[in-house]
Amino acid sequence: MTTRFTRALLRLPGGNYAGGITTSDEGAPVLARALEQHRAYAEALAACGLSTYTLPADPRYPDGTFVEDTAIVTAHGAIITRPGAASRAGETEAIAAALAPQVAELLSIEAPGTLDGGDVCETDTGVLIGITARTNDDGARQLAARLAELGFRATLVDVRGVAGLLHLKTGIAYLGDNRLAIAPGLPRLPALDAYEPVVLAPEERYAANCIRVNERVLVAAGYPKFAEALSRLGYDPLPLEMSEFRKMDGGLSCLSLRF
Ligand code: CIR
Repeated sequence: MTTRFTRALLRLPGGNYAGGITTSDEGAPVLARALEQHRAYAEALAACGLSTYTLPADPRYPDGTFVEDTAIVTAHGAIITRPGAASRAGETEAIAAALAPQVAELLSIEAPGTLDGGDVCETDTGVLIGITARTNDDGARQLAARLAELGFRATLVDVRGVAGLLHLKTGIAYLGDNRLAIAPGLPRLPALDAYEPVVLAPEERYAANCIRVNERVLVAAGYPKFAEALSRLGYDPLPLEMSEFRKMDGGLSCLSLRF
């Protein structure tokens, strides 16, 4: 059965949000709009039945709103990551403090391992860990070992060199029912063979980063073919405007830790 979430941790984008890392050529994000989209996102999680807790922005970390990269939270405990971008290293401190009272166990990734939560995709049968420019082999192996301690089976998926893929979950999302949303153009990855693929249209690639949250699937607004495909499969898509996060290479999964 797909994990039922009751809580979510978020962090507001701050005054220097536009100073974060990005490869996008869509222009600088507008903070007021980002805050509005963030509010709608938190409301959507609440509408899915989650209690949300939102941390204030920290001016030291322009990418801090992308909390997903700082921790892996499972039903049996959490693992604090060691983010692959140097400018994001300190983001984990506030997240560890916020999670500590809420989880049974708090483990961590140690040097020389690096790991971003965006590379970690939990399914009903195990956890897929992407190796990317942000998550190195050591970080992925450490996470697999920590997850084994918590009772989960992990599979490493090397996606280094796949064009346009910042994180594994830039290109895939677990929908439940053994199905994966998959961005078009991903090479054949044997680790994904066990899942039924829902492949997006080339022009809707960004929407592959969606999140199943209890009865709904949160999807980026403006990608109608994917939303229709989800509805046809019996899902209940909830579209959210994401323009200001897309400009900073962020997607729906990045904006919260759900547990
Ligand atoms: C970064 O490059 O680290 C941020 N600008 C975007 C992080 C997106 N996170 C995610 O996909 N999990």
